[in-house]
Amino acid sequence: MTNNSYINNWIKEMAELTTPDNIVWIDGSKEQTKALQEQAVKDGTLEALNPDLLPNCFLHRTAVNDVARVENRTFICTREKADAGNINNWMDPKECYDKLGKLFRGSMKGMTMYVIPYSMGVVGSDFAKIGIELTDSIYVVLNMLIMTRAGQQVIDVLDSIGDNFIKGLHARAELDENNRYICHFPEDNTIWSINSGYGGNVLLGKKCFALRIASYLGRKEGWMAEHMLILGVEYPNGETKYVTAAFPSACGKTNLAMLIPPEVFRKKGYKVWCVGDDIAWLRVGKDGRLWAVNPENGFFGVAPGTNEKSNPNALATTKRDTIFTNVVHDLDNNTVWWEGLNDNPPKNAIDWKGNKWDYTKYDKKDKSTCGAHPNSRFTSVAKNCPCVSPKFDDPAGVPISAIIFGGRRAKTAPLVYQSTSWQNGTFVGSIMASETTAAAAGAVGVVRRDPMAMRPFVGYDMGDYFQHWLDMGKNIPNPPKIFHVNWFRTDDEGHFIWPGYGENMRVVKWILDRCEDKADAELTPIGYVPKPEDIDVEGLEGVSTDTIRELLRVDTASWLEDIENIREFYKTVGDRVPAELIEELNGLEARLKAAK
Ligand code: OXD
Ligand code: MN
Repeated sequence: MTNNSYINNWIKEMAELTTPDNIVWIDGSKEQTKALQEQAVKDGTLEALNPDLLPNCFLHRTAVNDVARVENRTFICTREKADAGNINNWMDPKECYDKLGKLFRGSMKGMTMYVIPYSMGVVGSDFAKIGIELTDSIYVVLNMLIMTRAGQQVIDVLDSIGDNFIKGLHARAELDENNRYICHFPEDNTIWSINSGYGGNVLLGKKCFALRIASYLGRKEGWMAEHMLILGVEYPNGETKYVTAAFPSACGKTNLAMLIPPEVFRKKGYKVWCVGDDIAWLRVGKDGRLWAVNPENGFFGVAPGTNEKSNPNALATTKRDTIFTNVVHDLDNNTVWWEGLNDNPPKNAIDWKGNKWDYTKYDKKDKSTCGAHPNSRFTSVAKNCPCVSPKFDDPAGVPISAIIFGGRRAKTAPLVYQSTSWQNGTFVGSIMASETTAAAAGAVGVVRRDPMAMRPFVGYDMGDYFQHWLDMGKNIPNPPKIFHVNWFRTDDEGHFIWPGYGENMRVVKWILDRCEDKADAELTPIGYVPKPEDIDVEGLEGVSTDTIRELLRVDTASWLEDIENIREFYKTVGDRVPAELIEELNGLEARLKAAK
């Protein structure tokens, strides 16, 4: 399939290790894809769904022990332990190749090894990078064909890339959770994943390549790989401005990326366009601004909670060409269902484990009664999204006006604030945090620090990553402004005060106005906070000016409590936390104390 001897030798070596019966190259053609879908249906990997209601859609169930990313089994294998840092798990590369080599040995016997050539980013764009994933799983092949630009268009360029590609090897093996490993060798451009069949662990283009390996490459080559959505706001005059946003998992990135503006905005001619919902690659453009692309080609979204109110665009995207994983199978009409889709659970249904599901026993508070797994997913084609940006395939990407960080904080963070500089904004990103909710197991209200939402995804030392942010700031002549949002402030009874969803447009609008010096703000100890009248509340019912004032209040006491927690967190990151960030922390503490 290619004359690139580097690629051919590597495939040969991996085939000698895993001993498949045959090797099939994925060309992405309609015929091959259809044949693979049919084979997957025949062998039970997929169930074909109702072709009238959900054309070209399929249902897959993973093993019950294999339903999520496994951070404790994810390793960064650098020669020096210190280069992987304190936050990552580390294994010596040689030891890891030996250990996993034993698990991979003969693991594809009797099976087919699929060779998936894929590109993260539009083939030929300055941003794009090529990977090849070798896998024994048709499910992986069919998902990669949605999530990446894969097949012939990439095969066509392989001859000219030498060894400049990311080598990915995946085998399901026994799906043994005690021998499940997701290992990254950033110094060798290599990823090895074994004993899992779940998306985030096995679609190697996504978290493994586009975040962990790419963040490492970005530091080396002077760009950034971030866990960020990208959206464009089109103004009534036809101009579009773009922002990126990083929120920890389960804080509504996909919802914000596909936001539908409130009616008053729509009537005036505002539109929102989705460029990406999970990953952004960012480079300094010739014009001195920061430009972004979404390296992916599809969405691997969480199904539960997706509905007509929370995200109608995502729901519409899932209506064709979608692979659903671990959702409820509605047998009456051969469709799918999940908690939070609507109030009509199917009466004749199979749950995510493959058992008959009795909807009358479903209790919202008890996850074990759910029909769909809480982390069940849809893999959908980005181009099928009604609000996909016309710039989605633009090889140059889009220029970024603002970077938004966010978290889930009941009290501490106001609805929105703006940092005072790139350095201060980097600090704001580095202290990002979310509080655990009753929805997850464990204590409620515990703060988990998740810098730039990258805690599980930085492919090197976190302190070095903060330094890379500071260094990038010095190299962007016209950098985006950096903001922080919190949609999750609660009142004393624990109810959310801000309506969220489409209304978040009002906050994004203030952010973009600030970028052009068109909106006012007040300087507080934490940064610039809007005055209540600066947030456009036209047509927003049930939210008084007093409520907005409360949403924007800087709670000095809870910020001061946070300072100690941040100091402790920085200690866990280790001795590579840049001095500039410690200065920022000391400065914040001093300003808060002065304001008390
Ligand atoms: C994801 C995640 O799947 O962040 O996108 O976990
Ligand atoms: Mn994510």
